[in-house]
Amino acid sequence: MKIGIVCYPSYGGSGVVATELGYALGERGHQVHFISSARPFRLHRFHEQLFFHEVTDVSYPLFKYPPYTLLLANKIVEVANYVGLDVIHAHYAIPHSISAYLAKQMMSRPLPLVTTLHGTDVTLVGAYEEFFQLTRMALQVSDRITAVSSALARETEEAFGVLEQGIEVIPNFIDPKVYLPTEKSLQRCRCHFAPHGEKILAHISNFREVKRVVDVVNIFALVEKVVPSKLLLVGDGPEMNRVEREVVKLGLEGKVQFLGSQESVQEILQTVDVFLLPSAQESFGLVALEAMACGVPVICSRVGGLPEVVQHGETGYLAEVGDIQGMSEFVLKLLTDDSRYKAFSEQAVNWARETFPVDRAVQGYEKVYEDAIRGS
Ligand code: GMT
Repeated sequence: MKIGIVCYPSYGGSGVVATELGYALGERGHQVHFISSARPFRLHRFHEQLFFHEVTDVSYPLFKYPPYTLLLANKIVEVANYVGLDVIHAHYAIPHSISAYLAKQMMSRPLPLVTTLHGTDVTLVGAYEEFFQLTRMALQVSDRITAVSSALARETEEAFGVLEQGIEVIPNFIDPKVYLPTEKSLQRCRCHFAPHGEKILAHISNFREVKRVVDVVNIFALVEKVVPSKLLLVGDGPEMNRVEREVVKLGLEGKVQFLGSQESVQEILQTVDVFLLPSAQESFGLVALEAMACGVPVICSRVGGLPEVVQHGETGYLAEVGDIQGMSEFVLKLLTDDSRYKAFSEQAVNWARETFPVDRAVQGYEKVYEDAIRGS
């Protein structure tokens, strides 16, 4: 098949999922055309079946902002006609599915549209009423809709009503050849960050409010009072100043390391002992899955799709949003009991590999594309 993938290029789970899916489809012989405002940040390895088409900006005095949604629609039509796309796959309803729908209208032949919901496209609607009608239309006009967790599929139907095409759940996935544990004692990084044998906690995100990174710092503050430890904060975003202030307020400057945005997160995850994800909302929590695949148990909040990803008492622990005390106690439960830790770490690897393999997800998407093509 010739598949067009529209996604956000910036740091974030949806772009990662779209890009990794593209590579996996390419490996299975499909031709994949990424259409985005910039090269997706994980699209760095050459693959003969993968192509990138940049949506270029226009600068015209009348436009206060360039009309990206329209430029994207035009680019989709251009690529679809030139390469003969069989299907267009929009990751994120707004604005990608809207642009793809416009493109469909401009085409002189059918171009089936598949929309994958990643979560914030639905929660965004909760925050901004202005997007409600548009998102509902994006869902209604998609030939097939997928969601990355059952929780997200449920939430979507609660917000928009039952959709005629239904919502197929295709959970996010990992490549076990990339996300795998390594022997911690052999790691150079570990000696750098924890020279005196301290334990290492970590959090990776885009530092948006929804991630509750200040909670991460407070959980760490309680843990390090009992077990000598360090905290690695990876990523950047709007909450950065508040987080830095919290670190200073708690006198943790020497124990918290800010690594900024990083691409090769698996190398960091392989270095750490426990991963923290205390988000207020998380449709899936891809980074939690990546951590588990590297043998790192996850302490996270019981929201959205996280209970589908992290097994409470097996591969990590779940607590209520904002329960800093409870989350710190769960971290200590793991860090003060070597045999429990080892069991959780092994269970996390097995669970991640067996439940979220890339092959199963790719086959799921292939079937969705075929159904969409057949039905249009
Ligand atoms: O969480 C973010 O801020 C980024 C966002 C995105 O669009 O990349 O992540 C969403 O999609 C990811 C990939 O499917 C999921 O793993 C994240 O849970 C989801 N984020 C939220 O629901 C808050």
